[in-house]
Amino acid sequence: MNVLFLNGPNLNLLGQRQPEVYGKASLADIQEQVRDRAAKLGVSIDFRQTNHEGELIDWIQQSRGNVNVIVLNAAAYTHTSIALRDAIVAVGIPAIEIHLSNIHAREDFRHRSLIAPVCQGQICGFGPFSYILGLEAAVNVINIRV
Ligand code: CA2
Repeated sequence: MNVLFLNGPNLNLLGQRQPEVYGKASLADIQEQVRDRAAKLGVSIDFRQTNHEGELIDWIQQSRGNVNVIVLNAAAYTHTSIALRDAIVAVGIPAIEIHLSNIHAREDFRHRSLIAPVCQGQICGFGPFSYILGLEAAVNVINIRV
C-alpha cells in the first residue's frame, strides 16, 4: 500500500515563520510523525515538497500505477490551480486534500478550493495532525476499495 504525500509552495518554511498560523513544527518534523504512524499501519509513504506547480503535476502524473492514494497539501495552489485539478482527474487515483489551518476560518480567497470537488474529501484545521488524519483517511479509502 503506497501513499504519496505532496506539499506545495512555501511549506518548506514551516517552523521558521508565522508559527501563530502554522505552528512550530517543521515539514521534516511532520514527515517524521507521518512515517512513524505509517510504519505502525504497515503503509509505505513517499513525502515530497515543491514550490513549483508543474512539478506537483509531474509527480501526480508519474504516480499512475505505483501509488494507491495521494494526500495533498497544495498550499496556495489549492485556491488557484485548474491544472492541478485536471491532473488529479486525469490520473484517476483517489486524492485527499489536507491543510494545517482551517481555510474556511481565514481570508475569503482561501475558502474556495479548486481541488476539493475532485478529491475524496478535505481535512483542515488540525495543524500537523491533519497529515495523520490524511494518512488514516488514505488507508480507509484503500480498504474500502479492495
Ligand atoms: O493551511 C494550510 O496548510 C495551507 O495549505 C497553507 C498555505 C496556504 O496558502 C493555504 O491557504 C492553507 C500556505 C503555506 C505557507 O506556509 C508557510 C509556512 C511558514 C511561513 C510562511 C508560509
